[in-house]
Amino acid sequence: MKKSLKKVILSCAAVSAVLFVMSASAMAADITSSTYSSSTAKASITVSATAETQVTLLVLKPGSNDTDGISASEIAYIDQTAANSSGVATFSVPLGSSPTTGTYVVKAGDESGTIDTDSFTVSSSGGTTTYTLGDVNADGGIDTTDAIMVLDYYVGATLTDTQKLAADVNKDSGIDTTDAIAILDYYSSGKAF
Ligand SMILES: [Ca+2]
Ligand SMILES: [Ca+2]
Repeated sequence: MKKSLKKVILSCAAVSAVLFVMSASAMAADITSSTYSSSTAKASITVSATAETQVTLLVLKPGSNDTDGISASEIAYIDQTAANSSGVATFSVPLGSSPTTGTYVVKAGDESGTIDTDSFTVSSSGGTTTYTLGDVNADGGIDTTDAIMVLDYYVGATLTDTQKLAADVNKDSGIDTTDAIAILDYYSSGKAF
């Protein structure tokens, strides 16, 4: 009887030890991805944090100096959301159709109290980009070359932001085989996008 009681105490201690390790390893907020897309005029920011805790995001305007504290006029965007059960919090940050160009500093913190810093760059204000839907390589024609560029992108090649705008012919914010097929349909039968 005494022995089994000791066992119970031990297992409680084991559980506490595991819980302690878990809380000690509870992740500080870590910005895993921070990118700006001119086609959506939004920055996508992914933060890895403790599951189901609140994550606060702060985006500072280009040229802000955060070493002397952050003033309200330096804040481009502020938001808070809960990390999901996998510890991932995603933010979609709208910057308007003609955002200020430059480097935006991103800060994210969770309930652990630590803050991670990252950044993204807006190199051109999206509103001024000119392109022709389907003419991915901007050579004035819409043909198989453009469809192949879309397919190449789909399997991992890169496109510039302007090329991406031209490539998403069905305007569903994704660039995939559907767009390539639409370009081929246009090329072979003149079928409009
Ligand atoms: Ca072309
Ligand atoms: Ca598309």
